[in-house]
Amino acid sequence: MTDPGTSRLPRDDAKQQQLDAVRIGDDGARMTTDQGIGVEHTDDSLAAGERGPTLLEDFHFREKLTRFDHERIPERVVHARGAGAYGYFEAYESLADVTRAHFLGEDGRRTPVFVRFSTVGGSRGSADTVRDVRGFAVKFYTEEGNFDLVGNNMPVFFIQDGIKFPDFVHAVKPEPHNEIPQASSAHNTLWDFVSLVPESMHMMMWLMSDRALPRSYRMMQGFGVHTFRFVDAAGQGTFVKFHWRPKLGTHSLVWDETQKIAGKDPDFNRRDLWESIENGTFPEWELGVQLVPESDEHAFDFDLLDATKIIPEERVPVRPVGRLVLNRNPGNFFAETEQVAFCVQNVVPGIDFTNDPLLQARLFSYLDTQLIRLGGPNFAQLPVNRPVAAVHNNSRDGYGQHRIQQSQTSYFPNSISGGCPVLSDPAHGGYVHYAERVDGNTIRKRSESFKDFYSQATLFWNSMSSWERRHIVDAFSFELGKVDYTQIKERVLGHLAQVDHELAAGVAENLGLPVPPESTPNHGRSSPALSQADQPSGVATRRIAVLAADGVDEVALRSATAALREQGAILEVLAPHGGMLATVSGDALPVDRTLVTMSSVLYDAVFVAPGERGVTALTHNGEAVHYVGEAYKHAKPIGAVGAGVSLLEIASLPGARVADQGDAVVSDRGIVTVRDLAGPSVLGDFGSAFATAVAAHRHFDRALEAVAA
Ligand code: HDE
Repeated sequence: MTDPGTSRLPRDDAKQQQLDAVRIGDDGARMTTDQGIGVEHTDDSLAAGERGPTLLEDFHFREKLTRFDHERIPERVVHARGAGAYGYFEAYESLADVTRAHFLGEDGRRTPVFVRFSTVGGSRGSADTVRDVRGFAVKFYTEEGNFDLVGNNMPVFFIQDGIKFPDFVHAVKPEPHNEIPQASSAHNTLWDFVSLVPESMHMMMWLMSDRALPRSYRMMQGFGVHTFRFVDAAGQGTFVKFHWRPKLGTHSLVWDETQKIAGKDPDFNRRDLWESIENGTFPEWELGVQLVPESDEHAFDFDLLDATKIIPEERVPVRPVGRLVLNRNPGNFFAETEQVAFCVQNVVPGIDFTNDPLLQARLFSYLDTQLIRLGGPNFAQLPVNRPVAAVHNNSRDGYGQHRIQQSQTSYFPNSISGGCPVLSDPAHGGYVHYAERVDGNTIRKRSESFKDFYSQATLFWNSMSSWERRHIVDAFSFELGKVDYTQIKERVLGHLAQVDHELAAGVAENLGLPVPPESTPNHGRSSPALSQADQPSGVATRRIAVLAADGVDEVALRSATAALREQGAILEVLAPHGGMLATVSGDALPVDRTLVTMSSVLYDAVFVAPGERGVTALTHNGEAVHYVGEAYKHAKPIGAVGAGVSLLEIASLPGARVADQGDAVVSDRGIVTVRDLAGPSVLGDFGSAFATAVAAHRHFDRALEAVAA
């Protein structure tokens, strides 16, 4: 591990150069007060006599306590828990045909970024792996000022109009009378709200799907959600939807696993992001855009301004326009990840808004929330928020002003300061709002074009593979199973029946409630791009637990796992004890972790190391036997060679075919085994078969129901 925050970026990154000016280390430094006065003693307060009262004049004591008393700022009202990192965005080509945004103007142009991922409902200290939407907020420090693309890992939202946001958030947050439950949507008030607000049904399908349980921030998509507008140099607009696609594919955990991880490692997603950057395996996404000419505004059977709708990718393909690479961890969580302030209204020339009523509300809310959260109007001067573009205007005062603006005038127009700062014309980065024609009566009414609440929920359901559907039924059943009011469950079942009858019937059966009558027939359309079933995947950065004990055959172990190592997997040897393992050849194999400290839920796959004596010890170790059963239950790849196969037999995995004899590699639904290691190439064959199983992520074609784990 390198020191946290050590620079990995080239020195020509304008944002990092700016930050370097305020980065401070304590190496070799002497302790001082905030006023720079040397502190010679910090363990005892100044007192009148050895057992006497503390003296008010002890300025160091008072300063230390005062600073401590004021350490906390309000956590974000939503998205309180998160993790952030720096990196860059690199454009693939000029998009000047649709937008005048400079950062998208040239092939290879790089823009520094800070990205923050988050869960939505939980408090700052809540677990990472709860069922929830994930925030995916990107601050581009462009030469024309900051552009904040404040998105989520799901492409739609719960509500259509921002005026409903406080209602929705109050419903999903812990209930107000007892502040229970933390970071969970499985409770009365959320489902009461959902049952009464059917526009939420499409998003609820996403929330009940595996998308709400990402394996890693590095393996989830991001979406701008709203329809935004690109504007070219001539002022011509084009509707645009933003998509982030992870290079490692979109992959999820399973529900039982997420609940266990929440206890075993509440920082699971944070740690994963941090470690992958420290290890130099930099997370990467591709930015894509769906473009719709203004003339096609009404060409769809939904409204482009309705944030509960997607534009199916089969209808409007996603055009790749650049890539995002995260390559540097923050050096100070509070200063950077906590104080970063994303504002949806931060756009650069060439990017503009639409009349989506959810977006319009956000244009107000983000600035407003930063004022209370960060204590005043100068939050944009905080190092992580500062643009790399020059800032000049006539705003001067307010809490926390860090700049010393020198001019005599702070108004416009002026003649005393030569009129400065003078206005920026478009040729000098001046932002000109899109000249949209607006005409209408003042009215409080949802547009009729927003009123189809179910078609796209059905589209989502139809696009799922059979195991994804199973998970959705299970999720609705779990969540509604936590609801105390039958009428709420029945109302939700009524909505589900409008989405798909089989879905409603499955959930009703699990809840022990009458199956609602079939109402709307399923329209039968699907969008294959919505499924996670056939995602690109790979072995790189996958974490493999290698179960071993004294008596391990480390030579065979190395050959069997060579392919995984070559493809960039992270293998960790787990054993009943720490330190070193005695191997069959008389050498010593270092143990990375003990079995009791690391559960199977913290790994992507399990490999049982060969060696008669070692495996015998593992078969008598409840932790090891449980490891294999639990990995099987969570559909994870499991590999074993030689004597290692017997641990799989002891764990009795229903329906799992394992090698019984000979040197043929058996690969059955992600369980890869070979018994006889005599043949020269058998371990190589095993290695590549196991790597293929690991690359597939999970194997849901197993009989999982009967497995206890
Ligand atoms: Fe947010 N949202 N939001 N939101 N949101 C906040 O801003 C809000 C919405 C999203 O890592 C808050 O700084 C309203 C959609 C992310 O710092 C607040 C509405 C999407 C983050 C706020 C929405 C998001 C926030 C809380 C409905 C996806 C975390 C703290 C009109 C496109 C950013 C803060 C970070 C944070 C308001 C809906 C994404 C209160 C009023 C839709 C990723 O301003």
